[in-house]
Amino acid sequence: MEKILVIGASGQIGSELTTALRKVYGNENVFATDLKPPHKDVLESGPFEVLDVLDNKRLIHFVIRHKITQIYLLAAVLSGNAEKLPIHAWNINMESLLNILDLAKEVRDIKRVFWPSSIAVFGPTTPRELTPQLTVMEPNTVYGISKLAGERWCEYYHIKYGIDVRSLRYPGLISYKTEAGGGTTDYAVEIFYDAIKTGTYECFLKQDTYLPMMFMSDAIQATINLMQADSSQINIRGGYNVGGISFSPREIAEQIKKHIPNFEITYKPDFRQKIADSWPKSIDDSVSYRDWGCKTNILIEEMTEIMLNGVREKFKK
Ligand code: VAH
Repeated sequence: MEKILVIGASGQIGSELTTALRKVYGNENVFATDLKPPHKDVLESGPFEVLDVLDNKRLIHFVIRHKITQIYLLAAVLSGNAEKLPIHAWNINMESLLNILDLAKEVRDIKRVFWPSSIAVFGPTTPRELTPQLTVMEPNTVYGISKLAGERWCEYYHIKYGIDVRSLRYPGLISYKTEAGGGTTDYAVEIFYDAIKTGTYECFLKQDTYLPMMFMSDAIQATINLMQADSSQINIRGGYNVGGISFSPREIAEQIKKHIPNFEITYKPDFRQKIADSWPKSIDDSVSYRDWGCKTNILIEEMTEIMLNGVREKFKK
């Protein structure tokens, strides 16, 4: 019987990954933890506890008490916020990962570990169109540096200690259940909230800033496919490229206008423009498709409809 620990279960990915994992493994077998209160769907569907991933003692007691067999570590400081507090972000992003990798080394009941990397591992010298799995990676953001280092640590613990740790280079993730959390791609979440709340949005990126994105349900399915694949299928122990869809603020605004004709967008680029300009415009995820069957189902039109309906429902508009 799998016993799964989700760390960071109150965040954008964690909120939806927890409920998806509970559908697969059973509500009582997926333990949601975070420092922040959970989304109601997480709270109402199974166990939740406050847990600090940096509190080693509590972590090991939790893992042994619940006979945890898989850990999904989702706690991280995202790109925009990381630039404001570089050393704090580095410490959180790296110490949390190393705690979990060490735990998996010591507690052999832990069979698999998931850790989210990001397209932020790529930098301004990386080819930006259809960025390949293996290429030049010189990230110049705190978040990207921590994700690149994290990928190397994951591979190190796999080779040296046989830890079955797996990772995806998530693009920008789009969902409506939780509000945006300080990322550079989060304009693509904020825009839907503001379109419903005020009918206008001031975008912090230029109108033609293309970034790789993915609707949350595709990201969750890719994560579950990766983690359920046989170990022999996993040839990449850093992070697998996952591509999704690429669009610009102007394009997403045009999609929204098909539903809200009077919607207006203005552009006021801030420090996150430089981050976005250092990232790929689109991703080649053919290696993921070859190894474990990564697929993108939700395209920009359907995503727009789901997001507008989801935010409306949330604000009952
Ligand atoms: C961020 N949403 O913007 C995250 C993501 C690819 C970017 O990792 O920081």
